[in-house]
Amino acid sequence: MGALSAFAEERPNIIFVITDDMSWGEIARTGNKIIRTPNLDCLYDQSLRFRNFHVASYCAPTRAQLMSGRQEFFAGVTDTRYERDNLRDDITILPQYFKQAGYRTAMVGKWHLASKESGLTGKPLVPHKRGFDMALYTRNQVGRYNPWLSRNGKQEEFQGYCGDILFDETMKWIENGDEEQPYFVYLATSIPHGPLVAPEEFRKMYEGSGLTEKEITYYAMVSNVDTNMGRLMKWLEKRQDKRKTILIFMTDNGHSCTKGFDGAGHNRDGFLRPDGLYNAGLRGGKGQQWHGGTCVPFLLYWPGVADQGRDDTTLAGGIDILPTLCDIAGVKPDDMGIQGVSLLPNILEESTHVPENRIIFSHGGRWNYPTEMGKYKYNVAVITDRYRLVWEPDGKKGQNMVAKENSALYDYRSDPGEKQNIIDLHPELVQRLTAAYEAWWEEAKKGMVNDWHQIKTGKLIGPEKEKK
Ligand SMILES: [Ca+2]
Repeated sequence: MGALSAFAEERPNIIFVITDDMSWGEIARTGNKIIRTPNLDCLYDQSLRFRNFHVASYCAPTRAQLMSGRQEFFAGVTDTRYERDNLRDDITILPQYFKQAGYRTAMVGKWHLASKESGLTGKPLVPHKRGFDMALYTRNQVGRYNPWLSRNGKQEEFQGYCGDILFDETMKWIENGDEEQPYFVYLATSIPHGPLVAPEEFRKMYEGSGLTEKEITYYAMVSNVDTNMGRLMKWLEKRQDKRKTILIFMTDNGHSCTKGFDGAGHNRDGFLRPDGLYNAGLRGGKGQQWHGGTCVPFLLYWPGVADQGRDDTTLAGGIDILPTLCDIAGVKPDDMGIQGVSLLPNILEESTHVPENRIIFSHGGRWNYPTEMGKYKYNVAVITDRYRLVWEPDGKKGQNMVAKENSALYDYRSDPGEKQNIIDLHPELVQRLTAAYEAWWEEAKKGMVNDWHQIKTGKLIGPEKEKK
């Protein structure tokens, strides 16, 4: 009997929490001496931790990976803006598989995969029409105080701070359901992403810490998430549900503190300035293709099943979420476009489905106009089980511009801070990875349906709204 059928019987509940713009550095347990995250530390201690888990370096692209099981370009998403954050409407997405498996499903918070009601083939993009029984959401950021949220398409106003509201509403939805039916909740906070606004009680925690006002607020937002995670964990413990509940905590890209890598104190070369925010020894933050931009926290708490307090350093990523959760829920996706693999064997410590020669491509995307995609081609990390090949900024162009001649190779296993460029030592490897990337890019381009639509119709949407 395979792992898939073993859990189909039991069908555990799944609460999947994803926060916005938060790195390994913002969990105190990894060595941050200033931030306070006692509840996440506790979860960290009791979880299986994927420590080499890669997503995109921006919001919508990572969410596209989770929902589609593909690198985001293959799901049509190449940006966080300009209608290129619309998750193509002609594929089956994660909550739809949970419906097939007999789960009730909800999403609460930030969707960021639908700048429009429907997509290019006329099918819906909004979450309550894509497999979530209940979606209480905003298309992008949730207002910090007294936010308006859409409940299955109808606007409702809430009182209070967004972090508290999203966790409250999640618990209410779980509470009001039939205990006999397993549930899947996708809870996506839009904090600690900017605008930086936090309740005073959390800001007070960092008085006298030596941080700037902005940094205090950023950390306060993380501590609000932490307190709410603690509430959720205690509440779950008290409930004593009949079936097991898996709690997953992850984040969507490296840390930012409002202005991408710069805001958190990284230079354009990815190195932390002396006054920069702690980043767990990694290089780079949000929007950058070094380890700190794409390698994010992934904690999985599954008492009695997953070994608690273990690190798994298998090369894994956002594309693996859909196959993994489908495996746990007992449903087999019949979608040939899925690129991820199930991590369930890793979780059970039985074996792994991740091939030894796996390559994960993490691309920065975000060109101004679809016609310019070629100029951004090398803003990518080509990640193997040991090495990272990147092309680094040329020092004069925009944030996402890198130079083809500035290729660099790092052995992130022995050099996690990516300080030693060893490209001259491994010419054959570099040649092989570059060739793999060239082939990948040609395939990925085919999936960029929103870009091609804009090119075909001549309606290019970008910084100046429309341009020829
Ligand atoms: Ca983000």
